Amino acid sequence: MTRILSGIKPTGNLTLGNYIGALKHFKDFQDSGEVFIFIADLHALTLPIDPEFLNQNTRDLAAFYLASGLDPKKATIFVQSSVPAHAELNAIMQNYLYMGELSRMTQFKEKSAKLNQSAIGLGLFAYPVLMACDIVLYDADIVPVGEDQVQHVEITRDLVNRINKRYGDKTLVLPNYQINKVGARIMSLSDPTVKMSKSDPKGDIFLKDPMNVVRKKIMSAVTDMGSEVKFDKENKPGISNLLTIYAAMREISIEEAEAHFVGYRYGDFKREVADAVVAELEPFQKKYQEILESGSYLEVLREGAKRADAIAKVTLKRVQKAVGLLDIYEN
Ligand code: ATP
Ligand code: LTN
Repeated sequence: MTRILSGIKPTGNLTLGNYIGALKHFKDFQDSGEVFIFIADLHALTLPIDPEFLNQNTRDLAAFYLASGLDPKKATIFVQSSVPAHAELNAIMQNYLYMGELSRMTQFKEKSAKLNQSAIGLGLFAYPVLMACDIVLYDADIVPVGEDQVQHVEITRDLVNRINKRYGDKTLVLPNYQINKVGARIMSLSDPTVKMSKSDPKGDIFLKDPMNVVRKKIMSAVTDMGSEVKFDKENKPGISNLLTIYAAMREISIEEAEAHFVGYRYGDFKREVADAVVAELEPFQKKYQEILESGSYLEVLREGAKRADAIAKVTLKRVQKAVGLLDIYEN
């Protein structure tokens, strides 16, 4: 059966970008494949973060996963740090990705540029090593992510090829990324040339925003010159972003969304985009709140950790053996 794996960092309030680019689609895989969805809390430590904030974000993310329709009977939902094999495999794999290739990662360049240059953590630099471990531990075939994470899956593929060439082609499974046709990169509503991002919020819609705030943010989103509602990323980045959001909410193509808005003025167009977002987010938010208040997510995470641990251990053992580490409990 196909294995699907993805994760989100609990670094802040989830945005509509996270929802459209990743979260919303995780459940689509749970009837046809074996799904592993985790909370990348160790990755959240790669930039300074307040402990209480991280703790609360982790709970929130668990509740958001469940509210998105992931069924814990079908999908394994867990916290990265609750499965020790991630850190253990990381200690091995850090020797097989090279400093040159890590320093070329766009995410590293962007995030490190914002830091005090004498305080860039090793974990931020080595981020892709741990991410590769997350993926290979579960023999994942498919990794659904937003566009910004493609480079990290590609470096994982380089690592897998390197390891398999050296230790035998059955050591690790080669993963593929999957990005959505619509909404792989949702842009900021106040500056449609930059990505909507939870750790650097600017023109973001948050999944926890009250609905009147969501409406207000969409109504005051930056638009472009002209008056036609047309998808043209270069000349109409604001309108194109809103069209993308609409198409993602209605689960239609960009062309269909464009056809729907022929002859619309910007104001009426925005109102319908806001309606579509509210129609989806409102029930989603209610579910999230119920789950969070009930505390039921904790049991899900405990069960998930058990299942994930059992699988991850097997891969870890296979790699330890392949590279020559002695298992003192075997003959
Ligand atoms: P941070 O700001 O902390 O880097 P982020 O908002 O970029 O966080 P991640 O935790 O890195 O979010 O990403 C979670 C998932 O959401 C990933 O699959 C990522 O590709 C996707 N994603 C993030 N931002 C967007 C966006 N603006 N549009 C579409 N997908 C996105
Ligand atoms: N880097 C990802 C989070 C992440 C991830 C993963 C995604 C960590 N490990 C493994 C997919 C597979 C991000 O920033 N969204």
